[in-house]
Amino acid sequence: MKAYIGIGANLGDREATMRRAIELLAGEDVEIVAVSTFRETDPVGYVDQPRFLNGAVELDTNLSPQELLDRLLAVERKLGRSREGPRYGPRTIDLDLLLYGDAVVDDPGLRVPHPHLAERRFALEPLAELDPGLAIPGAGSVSALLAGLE
Ligand code: PH2
Ligand code: MG
Ligand code: MG
Repeated sequence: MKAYIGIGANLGDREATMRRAIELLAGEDVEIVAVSTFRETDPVGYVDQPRFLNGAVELDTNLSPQELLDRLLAVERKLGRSREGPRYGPRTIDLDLLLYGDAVVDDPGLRVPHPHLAERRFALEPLAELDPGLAIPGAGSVSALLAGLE
């Protein structure tokens, strides 16, 4: 299945950590198909923190959405991600499951498409770079959503 991951960091050597996360993600049952460029973004949600570096990764995977999420969380932990601190606050690495084919999942602990994807420029722009026509189930194409954000 084709899946898209949002990747971000705003502490430490952001780019090195993000590259390492992508290396760790690749392996049995996960093939990295494409990686967007990484861009500087202003923090959203909790504004008093350093700027982020954000990107997106296209995967081809045999894992289920839950297994893929577990893999993302394992890579975050391996790279020293702390769950202390404020919600939406600073982090060394953040890996978010944005899209899993055209699946819609609404379980406790697992929501796909990512519940904030359609309103977040920092997530939509790198996706648009990989595929502007990409459809977000229930919300339209990535490029149409970007055009609608002020
Ligand atoms: N992630 C958040 C909260 N705010 N802002 C930017 N610019 N980039 C992010 O990746 C980000 C954020 C929660 O995960
Ligand atoms: Mg996030
Ligand atoms: Mg996250």
